[in-house]
Amino acid sequence: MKLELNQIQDLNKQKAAEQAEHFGFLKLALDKKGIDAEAIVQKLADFQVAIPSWALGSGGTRFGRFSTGGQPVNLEQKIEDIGLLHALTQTAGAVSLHIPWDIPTDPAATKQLADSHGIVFDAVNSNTFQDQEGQVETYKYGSLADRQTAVREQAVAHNTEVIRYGKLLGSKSLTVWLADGASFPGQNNFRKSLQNTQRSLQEIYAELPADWRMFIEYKPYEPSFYSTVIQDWGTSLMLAEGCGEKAFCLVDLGHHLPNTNIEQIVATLMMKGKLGGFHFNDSKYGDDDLTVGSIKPYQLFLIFNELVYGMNHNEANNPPLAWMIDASHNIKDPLEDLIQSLEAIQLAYAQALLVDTPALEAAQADNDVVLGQELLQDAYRTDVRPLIREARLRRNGALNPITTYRSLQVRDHLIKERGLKTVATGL
Ligand code: PSV
Ligand code: MN
Ligand code: MN
Repeated sequence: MKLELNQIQDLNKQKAAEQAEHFGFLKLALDKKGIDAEAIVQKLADFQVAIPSWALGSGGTRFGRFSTGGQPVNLEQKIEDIGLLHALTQTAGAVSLHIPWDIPTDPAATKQLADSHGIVFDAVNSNTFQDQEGQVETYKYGSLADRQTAVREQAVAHNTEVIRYGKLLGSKSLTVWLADGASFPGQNNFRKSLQNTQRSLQEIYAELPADWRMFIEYKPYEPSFYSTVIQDWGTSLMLAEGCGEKAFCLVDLGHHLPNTNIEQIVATLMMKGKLGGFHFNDSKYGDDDLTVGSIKPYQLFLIFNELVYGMNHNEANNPPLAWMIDASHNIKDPLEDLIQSLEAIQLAYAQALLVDTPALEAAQADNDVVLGQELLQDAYRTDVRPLIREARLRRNGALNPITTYRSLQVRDHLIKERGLKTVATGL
C-alpha cells in the first residue's frame, strides 16, 4: 500500500485554518521573545530519524507475542511500511537494518524500492547475540569477547559481511551491540573479555570503508545478568578510542541503570567529539523499549537540550548524529506506536530549540538556580505542537498523522493485502 499525496492533503484541508491560527499565535509569542519560529520549523523539517527494520512487527516478551494483522513478512513490506510512516510524518526518511534478520536478497532492488519512498539506509546492525542456522561456532558463551579464537573470528567475519551489505545499500555506518558477558561470578575473566573485545573491534574497524563510522553500543545488563563486557559509556568510549577516529559511542536510552543522568553522558561524549548515534525509546525499569516520551518526557527534553547545545557549540567537531528509534513492544499497532515515538522526538527537539541559552548561561554565572530552572521549564512547557505540524505541512506530510492513519484505514488495507495472521521476520 502507498499513500497518495492528495489523500493526505484532503484531510489536512479540514484542519488547515485551525493550524494557521495556532501557528500564527505561537509565532507571534516567540517573536516577542526574540525566537525565530521559521528557523525552528526549518530545523524540524530537516530532522530525520531512522526506523529499525525490526520495529514494524509487533514485538513481544518471553511470555508471548500478539500479532497485529497485516504485519510485514519481508524486507520489502517493511520498507513499504516505513514509506507509509514517512508519507505521514515526513520524519522517517531512513531505515536501519539488522543482519541477518533482514538480509536484502537483491540489494540493488531493495535500494531502488527505498529510493521510491524517499528512504535512505542508515547504520547497519550486526547480530552476534543469536546463533543462526548453519553457523559453525556458537555464541552461547560470547562472540567478539569469547575465549575461543574461532568464535571471535566468526563474529568478526559476520561484521565484515554486514559492512559488505551496507556498502551495497549506501549505508555509512555499522552499529555493534554485544550481548557478551557473564551471568555468574567466576564465569569469565573480566580483563581477558575486554581485551578480546578491543582486539576484535579493531579487526572490524580495519574493514571499515574510509567514509564509514563504527558505533559501539553499551548496555549494563540483559541478557547477561552478572556482568556485561561493554556495560557503560566509559567502556564504550575506551573501546572507541582504542579503535580510532571513525569509532564512536552509541547511546540507547534504555541501556542505563535507573536514575542514570543520561543528559550528562550526552554532554560529556559530545564534548569529547565521540557521540555517534542514538537509540530512542523509553522505560520505567530496564530496557523496556517503550514508546519514546511515554514515561519520561522531561528527561528526553533535557537530553535534547544537551544535544542542541552540542550542535551549536561543536568544540570537538562531533559529527552529525545517527538518530534511530529502538522501540518495539507487544500491545500497540507498531505503525501508530512509531508515529507517537517520532512525534515525541520532534517535540523534545523543538522544546530544546526554544531554550534561551545565553540567559541560561548568565543565570549559571550568577548562581541563580531558580532562574536556570525557570528558563528550562519555560521552554519545556511551551506547546510546540503547532511548530511540528507546520514542519510536516510544509513537507506535504499529515497535520495529524495518527488521525490520518486511522481515517485512511491503513491497517485495514494492510490486513486485506497481507492477511490477518502474518509473522514478521526478525525479533
Ligand atoms: C539491545 O538491547 C538493542 O538495544 C541493540 O540495539 C540491538 O541491536 C537491538 O536492541 C535489537 O535487539
Ligand atoms: Mn539499541
Ligand atoms: Mn536495547
